[in-house]
Amino acid sequence: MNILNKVNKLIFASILAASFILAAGIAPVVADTQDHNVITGASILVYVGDAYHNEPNNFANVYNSSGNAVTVATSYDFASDLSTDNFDAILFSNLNSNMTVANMTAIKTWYELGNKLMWVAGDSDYGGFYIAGNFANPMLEMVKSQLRMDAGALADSQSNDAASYRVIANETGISSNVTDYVTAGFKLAPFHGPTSVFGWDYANSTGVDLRNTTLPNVNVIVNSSAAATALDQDTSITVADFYEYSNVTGNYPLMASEKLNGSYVVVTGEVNFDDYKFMYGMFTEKNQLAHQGMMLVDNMISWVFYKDFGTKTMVHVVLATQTETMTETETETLTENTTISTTSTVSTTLTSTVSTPFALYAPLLAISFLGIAALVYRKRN
Ligand SMILES: [Ca+2]
Ligand SMILES: [Ca+2]
Repeated sequence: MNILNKVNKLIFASILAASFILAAGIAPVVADTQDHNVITGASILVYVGDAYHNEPNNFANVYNSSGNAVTVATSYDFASDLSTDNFDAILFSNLNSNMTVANMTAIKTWYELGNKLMWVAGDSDYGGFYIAGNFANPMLEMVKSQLRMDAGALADSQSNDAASYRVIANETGISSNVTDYVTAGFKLAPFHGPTSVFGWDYANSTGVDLRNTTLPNVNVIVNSSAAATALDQDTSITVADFYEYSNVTGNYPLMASEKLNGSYVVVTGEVNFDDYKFMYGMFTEKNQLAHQGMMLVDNMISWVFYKDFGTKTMVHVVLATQTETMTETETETLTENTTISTTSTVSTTLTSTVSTPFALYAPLLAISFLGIAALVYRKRN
């Protein structure tokens, strides 16, 4: 075989390899299809304020395209504008700042109009970046909710997405009409570095273990696995560090609802309506596990406005399976580069043919790794 034939054969091989790389890049991941029931005709405010999770883009897209009006706001004057903006639902991300009494009073007035949904989402106490006592628990107390955000964190050595703090909920709460409706078809959902939800007994000024105790009109929707543990990472030891010091293990509530004064409160230990770590998505970040994170959120909202209040209609949304790109492309490109580099005679020509994709990806990968490293260093949750 002369050198020209060898070059031609290897160039042909490299074209085949390049084609395979492209095919791998757009190959859909085979997974469960997930149809969702999404309400229509609602006006929804997602208030992200100073929250770390401030990209509810997928949620906004799903609800806007289903005939709802979603407003995502980093600032909003509740005291001045809430009484006339007529929102059906307000979803609070993991806000970490105190809110003025005037704003909280306006929210309470709005909530008590009835047929409203107030969703308060939290986060773990990791690094002190989220403090349940700043906004979440004062707001819940303002409307006299029996739900409270735990001031600690959960980890799970068994049910997780490649690390214990990447908790995957896989159990449902005590059976009830609302829990059974919301969790129909539920298997698992990621709550990335979450905290838990506990109950509050106003008469005795004490926390209530919602894993096995019922409170009027309170329902736990999903729990962590039996292997989860509760951690007080900032050792704050406040009244809201409930499960960390209750000497019980596993099955901690991650999502609970309460019907109160003709409206609903929902409390979640993470912002599962946000894009962050694909919590409002269909596949986990690390192990690409198919999950029902979107379904939990959509079913909860459907329960409130369609099944219970009967104030909104519902549309059936068929979700296409997602596609995976970076992981497979990266792997195949690196493999081909390694192979080609061992063919010394023609390496210059061939490397230029097949390494172009990697040349493009390399800076992106480097930036991604640096970004991830920075994030991990700065804030794991
Ligand atoms: Ca704590
Ligand atoms: Ca978190």
